[in-house]
Amino acid sequence: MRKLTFLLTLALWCMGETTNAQTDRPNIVLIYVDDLGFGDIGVNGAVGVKTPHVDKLAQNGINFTDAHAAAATCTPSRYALITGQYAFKNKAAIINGDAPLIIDTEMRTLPDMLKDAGYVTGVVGKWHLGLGNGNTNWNERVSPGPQEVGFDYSFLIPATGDRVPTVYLENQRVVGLDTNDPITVDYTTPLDGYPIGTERPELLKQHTDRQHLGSITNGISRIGYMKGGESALWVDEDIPFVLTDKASAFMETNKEKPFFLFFSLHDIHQPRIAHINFVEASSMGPRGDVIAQMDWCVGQVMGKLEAMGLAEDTMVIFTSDNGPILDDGYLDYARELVGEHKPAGPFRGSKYSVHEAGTRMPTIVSWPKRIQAGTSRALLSQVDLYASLASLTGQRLGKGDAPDSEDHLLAWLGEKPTAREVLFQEAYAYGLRMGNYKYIMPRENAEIPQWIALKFVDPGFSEEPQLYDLAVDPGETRNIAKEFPKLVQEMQDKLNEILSEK
Ligand code: NG6
Ligand code: CA
Repeated sequence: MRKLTFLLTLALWCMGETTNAQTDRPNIVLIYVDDLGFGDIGVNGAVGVKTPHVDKLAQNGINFTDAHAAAATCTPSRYALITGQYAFKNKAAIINGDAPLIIDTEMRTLPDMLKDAGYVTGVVGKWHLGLGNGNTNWNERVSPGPQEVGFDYSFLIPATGDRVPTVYLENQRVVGLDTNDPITVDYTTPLDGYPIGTERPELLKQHTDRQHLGSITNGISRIGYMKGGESALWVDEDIPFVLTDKASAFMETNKEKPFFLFFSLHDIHQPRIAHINFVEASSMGPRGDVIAQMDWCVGQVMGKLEAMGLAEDTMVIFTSDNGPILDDGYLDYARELVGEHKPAGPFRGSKYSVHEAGTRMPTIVSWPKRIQAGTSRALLSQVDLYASLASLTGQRLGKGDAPDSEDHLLAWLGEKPTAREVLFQEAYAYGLRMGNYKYIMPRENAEIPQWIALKFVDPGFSEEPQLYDLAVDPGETRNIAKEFPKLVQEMQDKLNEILSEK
């Protein structure tokens, strides 16, 4: 009998499946918030806004204090999360709304892998990984897109809230499009479509910097120009409701199967235009209000899981794509109103920065059936979710799959206190963590470009090597590189090794 079980297991394993004894297939909901900082949630010390739903998730799960996005901006972080490959290897950088898909459709992605494990996969919300192959016709099915990289279902904001086209795509078709009013998008030449921010500032709900003075839709000027598609335009204030409804519908439709939902919120990215239900929900103006709005979305997802009887056996991963930023182009007084609230918690830097706040994310994992509540200081990267979830669901990684992803399943489940020995950090400079040591590679030109300076960002640039001991100096205030030349060399060598891989 034992022999038979062994042979059966072996056969299933060869087919890419394993028995329940070794693996598990909880539903997986990845709630991915945009630009949320470590300190922006109640359990991590937020004072300007309350986040009861996120806090409850943390009380029932594990709150990680040293878990990182793969990069300090959106597209690179998401690329690494979905492919298990560092973004620099594909030169992934922030892209515009008309950019082609940046994921090679031949790659075995995270959703591909979960599909192999028997999951139904869906993405709802911000995409920002490109669509089409460069000359996108928005008036027909846009391809390649999420489906070609492993998502059975998609409902998308194509790029960011501040980039055209400002329409949703469901399964890669613009929702509510009138074919008599076709959409054209251009990022260089103004189109004779919607009014333009530079010409009609009196139409704006929020004033902006020069980069965001393209087409005005719903009273908000964006990056890029757009014409047509009026019946399909989104209403910014309604985005959280629309996305939450779509996320719930996906879970409802697939409640009988294991599902993977990548719920990628627009909040709290700019333009931060809260729905009236959340206006003044915080003491920090729009940025705090959309944190409250984001928290409501989390509550809705959790409520839906409860209502379907799936809360116990669903793994919910809550995190963010890059660090916080107060002023990213729209004048919503986030800097003036922040008060005592510390968006990055005790850490230095922000979005766009190689300092810790650029990538150290609020991160919570909950799965009541398996996980004991607690906190964890394990050093983790989102690039590791791929290999870790493969391990959970019994999927083997083939040669070339998720090359930079490490299996730290036990750490994600709170069953092991340590994870990565080395963590690579991508921003506009490169960083490396080894234990509590943090190294920042010198740049030949450490001058801060104007677009970064305008955002009051501290990007971590220096012509000198920087080394910090986060155990005693979490805020990276004292550069000790000169005192530890050997360690500096070791960490630089390690970085060289990573950066030389292609
Ligand atoms: C930048 C935009 C910024 C924001 C960011 C993307 C300028 C000067 N800045 O290019 O406003 O949209 O892209 O943010 O245009 S992210 O979270 O998606 O990476
Ligand atoms: Ca972001």
